[in-house]
Amino acid sequence: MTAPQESTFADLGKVLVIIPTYNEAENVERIVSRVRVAVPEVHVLVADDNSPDGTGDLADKIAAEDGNVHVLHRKGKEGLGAAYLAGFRWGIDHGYDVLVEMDADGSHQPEELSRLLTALRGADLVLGSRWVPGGAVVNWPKSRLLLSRGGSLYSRVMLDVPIKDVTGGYRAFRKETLLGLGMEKVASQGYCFQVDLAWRAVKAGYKVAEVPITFVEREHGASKMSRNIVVEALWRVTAWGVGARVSKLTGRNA
Ligand SMILES: Nc1nc2c(ncn2[C@@H]2O[C@H](COP(=O)(O)OP(=O)(O)OP(=O)(O)O)[C@@H](O)[C@H]2O)c(=O)[nH]1
Ligand SMILES: [Mg+2]
Repeated sequence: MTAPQESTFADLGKVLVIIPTYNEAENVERIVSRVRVAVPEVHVLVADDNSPDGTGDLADKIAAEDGNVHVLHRKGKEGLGAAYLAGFRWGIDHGYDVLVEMDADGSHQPEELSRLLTALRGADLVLGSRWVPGGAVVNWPKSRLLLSRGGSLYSRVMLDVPIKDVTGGYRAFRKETLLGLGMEKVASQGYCFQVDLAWRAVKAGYKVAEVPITFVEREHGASKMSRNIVVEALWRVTAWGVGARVSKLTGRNA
């Protein structure tokens, strides 16, 4: 038996890493164990949408052996945003102070989590960012790079948010930030969900910090990215941006 490691982030309170999963049987064990090794004091919540490939059962097995791992079983595929909102709610109800978003496929490296948590000491929300100096993307085709950079730039200009990587999904929130930005009212999904949360945090006056991350394209399992997710993001961001400009002109708050 190794001696229990001292808590490094005790000053931040209890930290929960939420990992949404849909058909991630090839990835779930590896990602959870990487998180537990990288920052042993954190807890993990796997939010599974009843994956047909048995990801939820695998997560249950991990949880049975590790008291820091929990599983939220949801009835069916309802999208990334809905899974995160349910995970945030579960975490807040169970007394966690910091809620972290992390993909299951290894794109968000657990070994960089301590960097996000360290930055949260001086911020209300920390975004892992591919598009600040020091940030990087490994193994992405040109088309994905263009889509991601273009999407971030478009959102940044349309919504007037001073954030370089608005669509990224490796993030650490203080509980108060999630409650204060009105997470109950968030209806968007996919990339748009991430843009929505970041925009709300900025509008609510929270301090948002970006730290560089190296994003690694998934090696195992299938992507859930779809044309619908991109189209949804495009029309919602455009509608929000136009709405905000109209409100400014007419003197009403958006
Ligand atoms: N619970 C739940 N998780 C989901 C759902 N859709 C996607 N996810 C998870 O959300 C994370 C991000 O999805 P990805 O498929 O990796 O999306 P992406 O990173 O844009 O696409 P790739 O670059 O191809 O990996 C992964 O952990 C997925 O398993 C869903 O409907 N429900
Ligand atoms: Mg992915």
